[in-house]
Amino acid sequence: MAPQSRVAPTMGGASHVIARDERYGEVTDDDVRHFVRCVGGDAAGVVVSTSATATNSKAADGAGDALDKYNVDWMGKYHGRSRVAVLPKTTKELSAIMSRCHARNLAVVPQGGNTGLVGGGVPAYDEVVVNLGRMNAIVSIDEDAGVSVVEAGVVLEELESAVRARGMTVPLDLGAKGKCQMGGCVSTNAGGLRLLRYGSLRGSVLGLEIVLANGEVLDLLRTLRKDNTGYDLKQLFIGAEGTLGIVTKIAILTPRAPTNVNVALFGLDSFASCVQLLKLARGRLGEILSAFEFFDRESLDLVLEQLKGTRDPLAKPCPFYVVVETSGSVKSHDNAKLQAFLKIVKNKRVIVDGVVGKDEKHAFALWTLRERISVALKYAGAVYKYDISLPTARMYNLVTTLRARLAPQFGSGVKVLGYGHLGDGNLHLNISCAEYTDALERAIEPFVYEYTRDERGSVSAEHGLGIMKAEEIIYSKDAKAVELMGAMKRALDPRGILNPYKVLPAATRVAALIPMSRL
Ligand code: FAD
Ligand code: 2HG
Ligand code: ZN
Repeated sequence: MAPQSRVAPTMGGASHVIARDERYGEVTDDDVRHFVRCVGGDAAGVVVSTSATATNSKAADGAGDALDKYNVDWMGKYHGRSRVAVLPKTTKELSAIMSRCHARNLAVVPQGGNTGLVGGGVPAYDEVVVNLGRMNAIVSIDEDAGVSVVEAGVVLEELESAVRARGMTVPLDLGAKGKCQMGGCVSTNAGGLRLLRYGSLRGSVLGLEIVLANGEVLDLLRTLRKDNTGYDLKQLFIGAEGTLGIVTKIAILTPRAPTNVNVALFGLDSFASCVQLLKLARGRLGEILSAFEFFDRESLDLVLEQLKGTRDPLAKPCPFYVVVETSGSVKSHDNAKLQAFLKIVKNKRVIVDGVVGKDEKHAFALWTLRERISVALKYAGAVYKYDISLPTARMYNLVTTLRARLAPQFGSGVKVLGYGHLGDGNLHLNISCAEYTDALERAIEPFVYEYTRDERGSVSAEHGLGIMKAEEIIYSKDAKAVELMGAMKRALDPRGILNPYKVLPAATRVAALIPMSRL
């Protein structure tokens, strides 16, 4: 069966289908010419669909379309059908583009590296794609203050290399670092592998420059650590997934990089032991503990099966694995602490086996087994992804419960994997299968969301809501909170042109949309 979409005819899932909102305008040739003028006549700044009809990125003749890379997400699950992508080089150009879209009621999807996992960065229908990839300058790096200012299109890994050369680091690291952009990271409030050490990105971002829905520029770009003058407006845009404004510049803390990093991988025989190990790591490693990640054997099996060059890290298979990283600056001190920790966890029999990265290459290989699980899942076929916050000790119960629920009907062809940021209480629940089917989706949803609600967890720990979970916000936020979010959306984007169909339930976000006939 062909992948169906749960929210739009061209997307994955089937539980509820929404239609294009006809109050939005359609891009005309005149709009395209205007966009070309906005980017100073630079042809590379406006990409137009090359298929005749551009009804879907999977053109009927199977030929590739110039817009495919903007219309289709990283997983290949969400397919939009925009006919134009605009790539401004400056805030001024973007401001002019947004003024036009606002005046013409054209819906817009802001896009960074297009690595998002909830269909937020690709169009649902024919929205204008505004890709920030050409706004990629590193504006400044201040070693004294430990603050860098970048344009939104700077790729995370490029910023990391630039600040590393000066002994600093970015307080964020994730598997998509080679492609995701700082603007996309800020807009999803990405979590990742260093959250345990540096906390949420919300605390590291000091300032933002934003282009609003009507093209006005909102300058919140400060580099101050302390600023209590009124409401902290930048927080509204962090994690807003492009629904309130387009992030164009970011001031972010870039702390001194640790000079001594150790990585250890442990095999454990139960999830309870993983939790016990976390408690011991917090107590014994203290301030040098910088990451604590877990994955189950099913996840490792998939990595070993799908990714060339990977090896089973321990002599015998274990049901669970944990990667522990320490980061500090005094080798003898850090190593002594790690050795003491290893002794205790062995003596207490918390772990079955373990290995410490003997050099950078080995440490990298150990990290790969955790960091590249999503890539292995992508290679394996279709995947239903859930990114959930749950009480740490009970987190894995959802995986075993779902396995028991799915096995009788779907057998071994459907694999349920559990891994994630155990130190942050964040489970990545993934269901890997050959193809998307309504029956499987109905067996997973709303069960997973109800389970999470009953645990007072969150249905989006770090990936955001996007189009996948816009209606599902209600499982984690009460009605009053959603109503207030709708009021904010309407205040900042009264015509509802920014990233429609995403983040908020339809009833909340479109109330103020103005029909084309009244413009
Ligand atoms: P996109 O995918 O292009 O966009 C994401 C959202 O942000 C969309 O809603 C889009 O409209 C909006 N947006 C993008 N740029 C802007 C802008 N300049 N202004 C306003 N809105 C904008 N996420 C985690 O949190 N933790 C992880 O550990 C993690 N690991 C990942 C590993 C892999 C292999 C992959 C593929 C993804 C991973 N992700 C993770 C998800 C994703 O990479 C992050 O959410 C990332 O921050 C998205 O950045 P992007 O530039 O690709 O944004
Ligand atoms: C990770 O932590 C990412 O690896 C991706 O957040 C998780 O693919 C996923 O489900
Ligand atoms: Zn994650």
